[in-house]
Formats: sequence, C-alpha cells, structure tokens
Amino acid sequence: MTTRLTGDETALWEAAARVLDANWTGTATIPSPGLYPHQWSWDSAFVCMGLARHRRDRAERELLSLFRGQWADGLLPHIVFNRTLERHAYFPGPELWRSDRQPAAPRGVHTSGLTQPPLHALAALRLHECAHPSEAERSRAFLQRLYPMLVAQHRYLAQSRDLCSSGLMSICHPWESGLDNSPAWDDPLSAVHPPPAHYTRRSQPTGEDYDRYVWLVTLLRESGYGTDYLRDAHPFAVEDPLVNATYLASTHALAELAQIIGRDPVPHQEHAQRIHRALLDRLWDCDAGCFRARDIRADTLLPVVTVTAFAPLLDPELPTLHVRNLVDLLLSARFAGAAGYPVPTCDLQAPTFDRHAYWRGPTWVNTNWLLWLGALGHGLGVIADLLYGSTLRLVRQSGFREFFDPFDGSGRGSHDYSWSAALILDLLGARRAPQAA
Ligand code: 2M8
Repeated sequence: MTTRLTGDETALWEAAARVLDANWTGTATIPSPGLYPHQWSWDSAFVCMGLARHRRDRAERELLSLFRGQWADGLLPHIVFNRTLERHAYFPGPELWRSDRQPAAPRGVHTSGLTQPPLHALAALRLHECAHPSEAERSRAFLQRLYPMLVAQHRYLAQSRDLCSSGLMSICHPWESGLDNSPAWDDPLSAVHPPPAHYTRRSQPTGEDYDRYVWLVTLLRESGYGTDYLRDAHPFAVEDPLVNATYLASTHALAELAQIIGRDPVPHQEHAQRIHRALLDRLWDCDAGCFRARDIRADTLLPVVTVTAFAPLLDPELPTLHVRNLVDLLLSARFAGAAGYPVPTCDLQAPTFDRHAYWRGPTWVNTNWLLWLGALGHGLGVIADLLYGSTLRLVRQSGFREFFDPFDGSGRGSHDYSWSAALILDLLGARRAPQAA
C-alpha cells in the first residue's frame, strides 16, 4: 500500500483484499466464485493491477499461470481451464475449443482459442512501478522472464490479427472484446447464421446470440484457428476502439519494459505510432465526435456508440481536439450526464440501451478504471476524480458486484467479483492529492 488511507478507505481496502484472497486458487485468481471458475485473460491483467499493491508475489504467479496457456504462435488465450474442475463447471468448457488437438497449443493445459484485450504488458509495467525500492532487482528479474512472452503475444496480434494490414488488431468473436453482448456487435452478429443448436446454458446472454457465439467458435476450431481463415473467410471481424486502445497502451508499456531490462524499445515505439495513426484514420468518426468500431467485412463503422468510444483516451498522443470531443460526449446526457452512476456501457439514448443487461448499458468497474487511467494521462483531473468518486460510490453502496445499474447503482451479476475488488485497490493506492494550479 503506498498511500495513507482514512478509516473508511481502510475498511474498503480490507474488504477488497478479502475478495481477492478468497478467489485465489493457489496459482491464479478466478473472476468470481461459481459463475467463472477458471482463469480469464483480461481479468487476470486487472487483478494484477490490484495485487501489485496487495500481494505482488501473487501478481507474478497470476501472470505466469496465464502465460502457461500461451500457444507457440504467441496467442494468449482468453481462458486457461482449471483441469481439476468437473467438466460441467462452466460452459463452454475445453470440449468446445479442443485446444489439445491444436499443434500450437501447449501440452497438458486446456485453453480457449480466442484473445481478449491485451492489457498484460501494462499490468507488468504497473507491477514494476509499484515495487518497493528494495524489490527493484527482483522485479527486474521477473520482467526479464516475462518480456519474451509479452513480445510473442504482441507479435501474434500484429501478424495474425491485423487482418486488413491497417495497424489495428481485429477481434473475431464478441468474447474477444471483453464486452460480450455489447449492442455494437448486433449488426456483425446478424450476418452469422448457425445451424440449430442442441445445448443449454445457465447464465446470460442466452438464445440466438449464444448460438452464434458457439457457432463462431466451431468455425474457428474447424479452421485450426488459422490466420488465413481469419483473414479471408471468418464471418465476424471487427476493429474495436477499446481493444485497440489497450493494444496501444500495452505497446507503449512494452517499450518501457524493454528499456527497464536493457532491450531495444524502438520497434515497440514504431509499432505504437502505427496503431496510433490507424486508430485515428480508421475508427474516428468526425460527425459523431467519437470513436466507433469498424466491421471489416462490411467496411463500415458500427452505428451504436458504446463506452468503447472513450477508450482511446489511453493513447498519450491523442490530439487535443479529439480529447475535447470525447470529454463533451462523456459528460453529456448520453453518458455520465444523465446516469447517476456513470459510466454506462451504452449510449443512454440508443434504442439498444438496456440498464439491466450485462454489457448493454450497466456500469462496470473495469471500463470506469480504464477511462480514469486515460483521463489522468491527459491531465483531465476533474474527469478522473469524477470517475474515481463514482466508482467508489458503486462498491460502497452495492459491494464488489460484477456490474451495476447506471441509474440507481444497484449491483447485478456475480458477487465478490475479482476485478471490481482489484481495481478498487489500485484506485485507493493511486489516489491523487489536489494540486495548486
Ligand atoms: C464474461 O465473458 C465470459 C466469456 O468469456 C462469459 O460470458 O461467460 C465477460 O464479462 C468477460 O469480459 C470476462 O472476462 C469474463 C470473466 O469475468 O466474463
């Protein structure tokens, strides 16, 4: 812990730490008891941001456990399955992905064959930055070990996921976005036509979309998760602002990590420039004054404005005009301005907005945290403080829930959700003192 906390903050800190301690399996942190019993990729990155300030030994093990699932081509899977659990602990389990039949997948570890937002280099950098001076040597040694795995992860994204050679990575499944049932995916998903399905599922979302999710995985699996297939034939391919903003932030982090361990940062810096330019060229919508996802099969920007519109605030070189437009939209009645508990995951005025439905409207701690980080990077202290305060208010009122009603702050989904707890530790640890102008 780096900051002196008040009594209330200490209680919140201890409650958050208890959630992470309870969800620790001995090798990694599950997202929540019951609903998500395996290890998820971007969840682990968020968890590391909190563990960096609570149990850095566990943060290191968390990342190493996740990278045990890395494929030979560099793919870092979005789920690493816990083999000791029953087959039906979570659907879809290893039997849908069949990673054991893929030559590039690791032996003895079952994984999915998808990615998630690549926040891991950023998590590793934050871990190093939070290290006590007495731990600096050990921290550098850990980075030496992790760095080649992070480089391989980014190489995979550049070589196998830059489907348009644009500089941006594409997602090939809504699950790769992390915002699974976001209304942004409604259009590209409607072009996916699965055969009738024969399974049941216990949590949201259900129905036709779920059939499409499973069908997309079946197509990927049957193609051997191949790059040529992804580029030329897979029906769902989207360049998303949040995914690419995390890709950019982690590419900058990789450059910093390279410097810390005496490697060459220049290739990462050049790559970051390319992502930066492509974000502006391909995903900025001048008329709407915000970023939107691009469906690369239809070559159009997707119509619904969601919280991912703001994620490029993570780009340290985002031009001032773009920052100003994003702040206007964020504070308007379409987002924070009319939600008592910002930031809703979908434009409140969009017909698809739904205050109860998972990623179709509710407020989430991780998206708030990403925007908080982006706002800090641009010196937007008032916006950062607004996000800080509203996020703390959510968990104080409703606990470490998976997501929250953006109008009344009531909690929804899982209880004791790991990233909600971990990111509160990071927020409390990083709380800033006001500075005179
Ligand atoms: C949710 O996604 C999984 C599939 O990956 C699911 O719906 O079962 C999403 O919220 C995702 O962002 C998150 O990583 C995962 C585990 O918390 O749950």
